[in-house]
Amino acid sequence: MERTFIMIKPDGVQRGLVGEVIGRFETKGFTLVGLKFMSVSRELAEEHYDVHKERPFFGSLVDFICSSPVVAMVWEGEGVVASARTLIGATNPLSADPGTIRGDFGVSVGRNLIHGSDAIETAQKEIALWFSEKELVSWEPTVNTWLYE
Ligand code: IDP
Ligand code: MG
Repeated sequence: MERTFIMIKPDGVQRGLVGEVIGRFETKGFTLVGLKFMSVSRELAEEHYDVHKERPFFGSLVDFICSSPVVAMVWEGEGVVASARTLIGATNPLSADPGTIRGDFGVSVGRNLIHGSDAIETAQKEIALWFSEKELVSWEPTVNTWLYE
């Protein structure tokens, strides 16, 4: 089963959208396998956004991620990596479709509420960066017989 890394960024936490965001993944039918509420060190934020280190917004992005707590999660399900990106919506909330998390709740690219891994390989790297093996819970929700054929 595929897994992806999802993070509710500081703006999502401050705006009281933790329950709303988790609810979208739950009601979609994905399985929560890891969850922690945490402050992010500069080192972890810089490593997480390493691909963007040459971009002009890198410094302010790292400052932002470290500015207030986040909710780090791992979600599991068939096709969850791509599907989570669809649920999240486009990077710029102004152009994200209504019905997506960014489309429904955001107005600015630097405050776009949530992170989701962009590919299966990235997801594996990000999960390993944010979670230890023992923080992840492998379980089979009984409802899966009603979600999967
Ligand atoms: P993604 O989060 O949709 O995968 P990326 O292009 O990987 O988008 O960018 C990572 C994060 O960097 C974005 O979610 C956003 O917080 C921030 N970011 C991206 N582009 C800009 C920008 O032009 N200005 C400010 N922040 C940006
Ligand atoms: Mg990205």
